[in-house]
Amino acid sequence: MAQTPVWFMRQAGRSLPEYRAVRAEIPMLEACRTPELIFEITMQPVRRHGVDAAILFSDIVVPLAAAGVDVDIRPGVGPVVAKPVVALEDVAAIRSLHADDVRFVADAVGMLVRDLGATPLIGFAGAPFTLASYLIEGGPSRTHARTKALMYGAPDVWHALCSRLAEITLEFLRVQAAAGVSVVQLFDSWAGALSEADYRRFVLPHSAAVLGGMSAEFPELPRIHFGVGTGELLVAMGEAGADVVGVDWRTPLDVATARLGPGRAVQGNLDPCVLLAPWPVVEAEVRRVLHEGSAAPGHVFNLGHGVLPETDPDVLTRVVSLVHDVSARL
Ligand code: 1CP
Repeated sequence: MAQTPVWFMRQAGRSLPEYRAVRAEIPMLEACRTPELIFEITMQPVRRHGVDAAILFSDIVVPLAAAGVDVDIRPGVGPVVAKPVVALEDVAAIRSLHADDVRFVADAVGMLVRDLGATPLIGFAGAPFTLASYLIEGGPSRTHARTKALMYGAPDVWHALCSRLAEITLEFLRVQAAAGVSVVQLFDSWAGALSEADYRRFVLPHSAAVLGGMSAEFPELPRIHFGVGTGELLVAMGEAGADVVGVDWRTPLDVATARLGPGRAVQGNLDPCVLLAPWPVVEAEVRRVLHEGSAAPGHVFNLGHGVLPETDPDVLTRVVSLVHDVSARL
């Protein structure tokens, strides 16, 4: 059988000493706006680990900043928004994104695609719910309480905000696709905070606008739809328009496949914390994920969420070889 492809969410980032060296003096959003740095940081894990795909170095808040939202990425915290969204006038203040606002991304994608050759480049964006959470909370949140309070208490503001975010996200992905990425991933990292009924009512139509828009304009580009804690949402996230559905460590890939049916591939499931354990534990877990993933109509090997900064990069390199060796013999 052909080898199972493998890449890691957050493969570019703080687990790599070469990343920490490049970023030492440069704020995150400045790095995300500089094509030469985007190129270099995107390539670092490809050179080091031999992964089967590169993922564009950027962040989900880059298109928001480019559309004029006052947002910063603080070290050790994440995105922080100066004026959180509470009312319709705050939504109206978020303007549309134009391709010119993110020309640095198009330039970097062009450079990357030329250098990567046959290795695919994955483009990405944040989904409306996860972006809305940062805009409403003003920063990272464990409970998403303000987000849900607005969603339940002011559905008109909620839907206006998510419609605007869906437009911005679609434009950001369109720019990446036009510049040459060969896959896109929509990150709805925090959608697992919702019940399936609320996801279908408040979120799915907006994510479907993004994924449906991409499928209409770029029918050849596979779409990956990812979230954490989304075992109960897998079917709905597939229906939003995904070819590949991301699965975290809570749901085995064969169980996910039984839920999703024959039309969708799966990606993920290895717990990022397993990579901190001794190698025999890592090896057994990689073999388990490959075995369970073989039940799916397509399997992309990945973690259930991003690489933790304390991960030993040599372990990631060993995982890539193991996935290739074991899957070639499946
Ligand atoms: O100081 C630093 O080095 C900044 C750390 C960092 C990095 C390396 C942040 C801040 N973003 C990124 C890059 C990034 N962000 C990538 C790079 C490509 C790769 O995977 O190699 C990607 C895909 C993202 C997307 C992103 N940003 C998501 C979705 C993916 C996920 O991890 O769930 C989310 C939720 C964010 C917000 C964000 N940006 C940064 C942090 C620390 C966070 C999370 C904050 C929180 O916990 O809410």
